[in-house]
Amino acid sequence: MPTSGVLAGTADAPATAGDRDDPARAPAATASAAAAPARSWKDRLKAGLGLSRVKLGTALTSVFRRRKLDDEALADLEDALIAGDVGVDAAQHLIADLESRWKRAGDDANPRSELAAALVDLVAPLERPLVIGAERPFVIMLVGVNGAGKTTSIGKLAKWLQQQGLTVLLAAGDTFRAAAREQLAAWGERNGVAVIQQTSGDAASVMFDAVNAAKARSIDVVLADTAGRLPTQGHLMEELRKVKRVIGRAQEGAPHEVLLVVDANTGQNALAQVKAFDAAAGLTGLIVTKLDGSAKGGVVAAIAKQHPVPLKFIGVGEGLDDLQPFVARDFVDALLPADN
Ligand SMILES: Nc1nc2c(ncn2[C@@H]2O[C@H](COP(=O)(O)OP(=O)(O)O)[C@@H](O)[C@H]2O)c(=O)[nH]1
Ligand SMILES: [Mg+2]
Repeated sequence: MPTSGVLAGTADAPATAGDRDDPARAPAATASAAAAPARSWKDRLKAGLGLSRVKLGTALTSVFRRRKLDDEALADLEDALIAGDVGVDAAQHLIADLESRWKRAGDDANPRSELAAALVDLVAPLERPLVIGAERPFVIMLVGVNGAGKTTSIGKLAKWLQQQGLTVLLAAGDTFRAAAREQLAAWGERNGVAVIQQTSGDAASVMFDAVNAAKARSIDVVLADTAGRLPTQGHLMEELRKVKRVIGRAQEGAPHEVLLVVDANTGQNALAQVKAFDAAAGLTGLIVTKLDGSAKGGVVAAIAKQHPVPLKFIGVGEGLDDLQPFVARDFVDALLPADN
């Protein structure tokens, strides 16, 4: 059992049906239950990226129809890409790449498939799936601004890891708000995993306890939640470094992953977050959430061009299964309007 001051874990107490049915505690479970006739991940990805596709679509579709890549078409394309939050750098890169592909392919080439190929090449380096190494516990720390989706992603990741036969423990490192602890505890209950939390104490000591509890219980993976913070809040960014150091003291080499959670809706600001959190905490990966309901899916291309960090997972909804590994080809297919 964890050291004193740590509230009881819930490893042996899976969520009751009542918890699952309570929308206040378990909104995502309710949402996924409502979507019951399970759609394939590709369908949900496509539905999730619908707004981004529509935004990119108008100009692209007219270019795709013309099947002719003249200067006007290229300028339209570049505008559409920038409007789709691909960013200026990545848009220029894509247009140049498209032009050379077009020359190679000859006049009867298909602009959609050439653009898709250019986009896949650009974002493919981000396709680096999360691999749980041999270290035990394997510690994954999630960081990001408030509301990005850290806690929700931890809930979804806990399920994903359990599906691979791994045992999971959650560390309630967002110690600033009681509600944050409760939210994580609810996810713990729903997934039937222990949550290490403290009613007082700082994030670093929660993490220290959590890693030791995981060792004592032979848990495979620790998912460490942290409080949201803005890159401009220097003292909070410093606290993140401290939390990371303390995890390393509890277990050499930990945390093994530091994942930044970014809300796709923040568009180009997501890029600023990637740069700042990488500088402060040394990111090993990203989770881009809320691609559903956002027209800014193109930001993935901006990240790939300007500050590439492996994109481990993307979120396209609030359901438990709406977080999936990033697959470049599937993503591009869902992002680009159909060629017709
Ligand atoms: N639509 C949608 N909502 C999401 C997604 N991920 C998280 N959310 C919602 O975003 C809100 C903030 O999430 P939360 O995990 O509390 O953010 P945190 O402050 O970073 O821990 C919650 O209402 C989540 O349900 C997603 O991929 N799609
Ligand atoms: Mg949170």
